[in-house]
Amino acid sequence: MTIVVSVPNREKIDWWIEQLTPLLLGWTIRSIHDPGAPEAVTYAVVWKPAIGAFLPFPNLKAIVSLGAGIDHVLADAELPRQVPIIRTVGEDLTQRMREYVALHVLRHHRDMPAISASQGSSEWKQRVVPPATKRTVGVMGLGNLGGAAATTLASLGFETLGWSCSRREIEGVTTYAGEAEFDAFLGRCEILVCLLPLTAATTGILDAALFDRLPDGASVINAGRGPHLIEADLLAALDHGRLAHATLDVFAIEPLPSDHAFWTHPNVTVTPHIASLIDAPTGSRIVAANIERFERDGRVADQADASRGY
Ligand code: NDP
Ligand code: OXD
Repeated sequence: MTIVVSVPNREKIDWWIEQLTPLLLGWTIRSIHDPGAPEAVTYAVVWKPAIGAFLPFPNLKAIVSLGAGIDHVLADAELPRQVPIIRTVGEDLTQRMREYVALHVLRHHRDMPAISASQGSSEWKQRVVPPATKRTVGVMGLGNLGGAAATTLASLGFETLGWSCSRREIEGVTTYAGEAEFDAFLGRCEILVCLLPLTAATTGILDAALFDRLPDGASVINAGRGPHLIEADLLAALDHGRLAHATLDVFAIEPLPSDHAFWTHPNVTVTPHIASLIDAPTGSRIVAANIERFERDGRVADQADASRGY
């Protein structure tokens, strides 16, 4: 019974093996680059695996994504589609995302980018912004992370809206569902937070047409995935004053190339995919518990639905 680990940085593979070994007694845990007998491999624990990475293993029972998103697994055209994919999620990840979203929504709400710019030119410029109760914030995606972020925003007093595929009930949040209610949702979002998974339906969703449906001067926060955003459309909307500011945590190419326009744009805040990085000891415990539960019950609560793409 072998578990293989695959992460882009080979040094980190050894680190994950060291973390997981004491938690999964009786298992052999190896690098995907040195897997031993391929027929013995029953689980693969991965982040951004190489294309075709799973082909050598005929007896895989499950693929464990070292994160909430599974787009990095589904990107493999050679993926054995029948193998279940387990997400690594939990209160730790959710708490970090609550903090990130609260931080950046409050920053836009209180006009901090402009205040920081005034400090840069030693200008004492007081400004009065409405209280949170008069500010409407919308969250796209109401799953583990978006649902928790929306609840946190509502608890800060924001008029909070949420949009998802199917209707969700969240206390203190006005919810919208599906394409039919998308315009009504967008038309009210002064600050828009994207916490969607990356699927065929959501790729490129943050585009000029969407920006045009937001109230004038809205701000956008993308902590979902880079390809949700059409970068040129965002730059045009910012440069024309249609949008006030964008905070971006995820990018089509990561790390964001050093000559990318986002780094120096006065109305863009870049964070390096840190909105909610699970800390590794907690992540290892969740991975180990999920593998043990899957062995025992044949399924776990955090199993993705690959046919939906999340
Ligand atoms: P979940 O799978 O729990 O929730 C996804 C939500 O998105 C659901 O509410 C779902 O609707 C909704 N959704 C999916 N497709 C559509 C669509 N076409 N139209 C409208 N709503 C849609 O995901 P999580 O909350 O756990 O994670 C969301 C994403 O956050 C991850 O996939 C990942 O990309 C990103 N992420 C980013 C991190 C970072 O550090 N920046 C860290 C972790 C995750 P329904 O409820 O109807 O199913
Ligand atoms: C995730 C991420 O999907 O860190 O968990 O982006």
